[in-house]
Amino acid sequence: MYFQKIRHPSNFRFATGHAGESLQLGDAAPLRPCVRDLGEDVFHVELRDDARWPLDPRLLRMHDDAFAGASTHRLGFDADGTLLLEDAQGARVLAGVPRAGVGVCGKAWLVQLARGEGMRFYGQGEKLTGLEKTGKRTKFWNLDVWGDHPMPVIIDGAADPQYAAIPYLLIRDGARWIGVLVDHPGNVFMDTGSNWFFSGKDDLGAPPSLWFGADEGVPAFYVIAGDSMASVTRRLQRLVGVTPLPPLWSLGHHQCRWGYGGTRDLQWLDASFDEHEFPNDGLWLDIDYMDDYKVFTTSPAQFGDRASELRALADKGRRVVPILDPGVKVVDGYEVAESGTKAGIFCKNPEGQPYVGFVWPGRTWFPDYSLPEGRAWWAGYARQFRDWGFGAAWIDMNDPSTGAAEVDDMRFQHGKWDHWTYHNLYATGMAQATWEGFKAAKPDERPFILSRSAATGSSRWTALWTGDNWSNWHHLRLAIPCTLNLALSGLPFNGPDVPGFGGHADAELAIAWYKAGALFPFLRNHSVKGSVAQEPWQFGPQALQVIRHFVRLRYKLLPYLYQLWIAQAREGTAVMRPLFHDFDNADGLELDRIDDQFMVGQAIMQAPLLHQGQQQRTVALPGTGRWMDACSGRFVAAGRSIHVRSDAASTPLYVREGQLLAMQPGERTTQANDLSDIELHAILGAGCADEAVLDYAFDDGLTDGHQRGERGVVRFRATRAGDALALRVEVLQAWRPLRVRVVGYDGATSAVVELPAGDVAQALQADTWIFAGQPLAIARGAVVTV
Ligand code: MIG
Repeated sequence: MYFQKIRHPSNFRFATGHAGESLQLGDAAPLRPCVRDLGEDVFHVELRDDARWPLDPRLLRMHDDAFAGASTHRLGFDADGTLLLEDAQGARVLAGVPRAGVGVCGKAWLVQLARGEGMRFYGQGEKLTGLEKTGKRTKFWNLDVWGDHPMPVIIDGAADPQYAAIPYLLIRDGARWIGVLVDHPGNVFMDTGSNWFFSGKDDLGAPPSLWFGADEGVPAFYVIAGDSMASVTRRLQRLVGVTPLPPLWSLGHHQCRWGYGGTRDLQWLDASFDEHEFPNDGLWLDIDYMDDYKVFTTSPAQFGDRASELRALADKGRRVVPILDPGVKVVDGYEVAESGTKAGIFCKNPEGQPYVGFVWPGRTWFPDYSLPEGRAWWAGYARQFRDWGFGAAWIDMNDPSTGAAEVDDMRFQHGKWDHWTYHNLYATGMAQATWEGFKAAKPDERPFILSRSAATGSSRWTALWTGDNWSNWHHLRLAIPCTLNLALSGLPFNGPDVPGFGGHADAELAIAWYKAGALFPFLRNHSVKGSVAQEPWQFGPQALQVIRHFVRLRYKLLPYLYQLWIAQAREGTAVMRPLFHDFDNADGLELDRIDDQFMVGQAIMQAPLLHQGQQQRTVALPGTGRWMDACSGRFVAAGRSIHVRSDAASTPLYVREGQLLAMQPGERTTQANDLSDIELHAILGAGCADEAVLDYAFDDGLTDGHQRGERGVVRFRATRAGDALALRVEVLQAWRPLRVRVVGYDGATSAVVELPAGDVAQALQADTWIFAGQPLAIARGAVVTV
């Protein structure tokens, strides 16, 4: 497959009219469109022609029934056979290119839309092509990037496609936002105006258009209309499936390296993190822990008494996370290969034999996760891994990577289905099977899976790391828009290898990467075998100090971050997001062009330094209120850009005024986390008239108990009255006691805490209110002044 070229409308036969129930295609068989209004301005479109596309094996069902409210828009086809989306007033929101709106080319199809002057594009999942996707031509086909792209492009360019395919386009047209999601597991292509090639002009004088389509399969896609990036993103997320609430430990710091093999490495890491008082939850094992790279084995050379060694680490709050590759070594006497053969769950080639690829173990067979029995078979082994004491799973090579063997010969469903019918879903099936195995082992625990490949809907089962990046500044800069667009595309739980996988990081890059990445949704240090040692203490004591400071800050902020994941699980709100997710693109700040600043939730904004030697930069401060500079504690007016300097130890990090942030108390030196013991930071500067409100939810951070009411929810409302803070507290859901210390800023020297009568004193541990460092006892129903 060529990656630089996509199908072009010039070679398509287009519908010329829409009459009755069909789209006319000249002397070819007509298409039967089926449009469903799913509610809340979410629409599903399918175009059927049973002769052209006899098979419709779309396996992963979207949540079409998630939308209750009535739609205000209307989606259909115009008399000239083009797609048409109108708003409540009948104004055209999306319109097709006349006489070239819906086309077929053999088994391929495409939809072409008029590209309005002001249209801008975002989304597209895992791409390294910047925040904005205007003027881009791209494919969606999961790939082992290092196996399929040339190294110079990988290191200094923007290799495309990547490991995860999410064929979603977010369109902004003035105040309107439209999402288009192609529902297809094979190759999808999109063009948002790249076609300047020969003429230097836009497509040889044709009207500006954009198109999307697929090489095979029944044309099927969703359209979501809305009035903000946030609302369209939430509905997309509900459609594809939200990210279930992650276990708290997965939000911590993780240490990985290709080369860690077993107990010796794990114990060294454990002791080193202790010694440096550096909090770290996950210790990750790469392929060397296996016996001869055989999946679901451990090497006897790497472990002594495996169970007790893993238990000792678990008791210290460390989770050991082994890598799992799908390829099963083809070798006699290997139980996993034999049982898979017996169960008949390996993929077949066109000749009906087990498909063979070449991965680390050599010749390998590939489990067919499209088969329910294939997933159950895999889940059985995954369950055993959890029982052995492994804490989570890292699933790799699931693009799938097949080495020298062409992947197209891998067929599914006992050889009945072509490769494309499941290609982009292969990793999702593996993630689901692994998740189910871990769930079966510990039914009340929230499993955590990290995958290299993904597709639309993967976030139901797995987080994503963005694959093999490089330890250079270019990749640091690429990581931000990539993670942002993944969040806009329904995969918010993701992050890059920090401070880069390939090549050699130095202290300056490591520090910069940790500063920029400290609050990314997922934070894992990982590096390739043979690169310089990359653990946080390998760059000298000064670098360690800075890196540790920002990782400790992440741990301190875990209660805040956890609230964001609760919002994701409840309503699909993105966690890390672009500035114009939260703020209007007003004030001449051109927020939609900013890809080197981002929001972490509604309250925190980062504007990291991303160039070697850089000490200053311009920071856009969106909105109308004020921001607090987190390093200096100073409040600065919003609605403008400012120039800031930053030294080696600090980073431009801002907190929005009018917010209450829950944090863990003090400096975090270990990974012992407790959501029921918080500092409440009231970001209310002198003279602020806002009321800050926080519904703080806390649970055990690990089990599904929160679904059974084992969760406390406390509403805090704070206002500023001169030098005092007035804080009102209400228990919305009682669970365990919550310990709270209040922290004020900008000359706030006292607080009035008002607790209503009732069970509040029980729900809030009465003797733990602290203001400005002074403990404060509060009695039931009391109004207290400090
Ligand atoms: O062919 O397991 O992306 O994170 O360290 C390379 C070894 C296989 C690719 C993964 C990378 C991992 C590596 N793997």
